[in-house]
Amino acid sequence: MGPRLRYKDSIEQILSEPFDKNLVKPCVESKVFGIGVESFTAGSAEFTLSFAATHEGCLPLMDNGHYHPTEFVSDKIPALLCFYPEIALHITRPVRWDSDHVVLFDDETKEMAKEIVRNDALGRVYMALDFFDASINRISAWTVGFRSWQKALLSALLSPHEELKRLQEENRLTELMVRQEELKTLPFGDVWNEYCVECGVPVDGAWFDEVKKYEDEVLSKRD
Ligand SMILES: [Mn+2]
Repeated sequence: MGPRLRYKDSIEQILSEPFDKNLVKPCVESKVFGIGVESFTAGSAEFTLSFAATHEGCLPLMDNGHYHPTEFVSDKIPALLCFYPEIALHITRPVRWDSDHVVLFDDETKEMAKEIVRNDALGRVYMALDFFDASINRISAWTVGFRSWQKALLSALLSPHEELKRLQEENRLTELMVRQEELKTLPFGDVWNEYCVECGVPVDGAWFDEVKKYEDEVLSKRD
């Protein structure tokens, strides 16, 4: 308890400094454990959630690489939205106990975006991306990560949430399952490519050559 009380006091001292509450959103981010400090982590989920709940203006921040592999942040998003006006996310890709891998357009990324969109919380969730992987080109990592989250949001925005909600509320669960499975094979890629065209950015399949060219002409000449 001692380290946790010192941690609490430290954050309280930081928050006692004056700052613009509209421009600065203090967050507390929990972690299940850290490499090298597996036996004890002061900022556990219980600690940070309780801190945010009892300190006005302090947001709970969930990093989806900071939970037990059987826990899902997509499931935690609507739980926190019941109590907090605003929450924050560090969107990343966990691999077992490790975090911060490049975000992909995978199931859990899609689920997280879905929970934000279907609960009408786009204006209540701060979405931050952070990831790194030293074994791959950094610009490609950034591009894939950012575009994956954009794809997840677009995919969520294209889902007929009202219709699915009605099926659930009318207990038509078989139909709900059938409908949800059919949604998975709709031509999402065409909508994504059109979105890229409208934004004036390369469609999938067209940007990687530019990155390779930049790597050859600029990055490879750096020490
Ligand atoms: Mn984090």
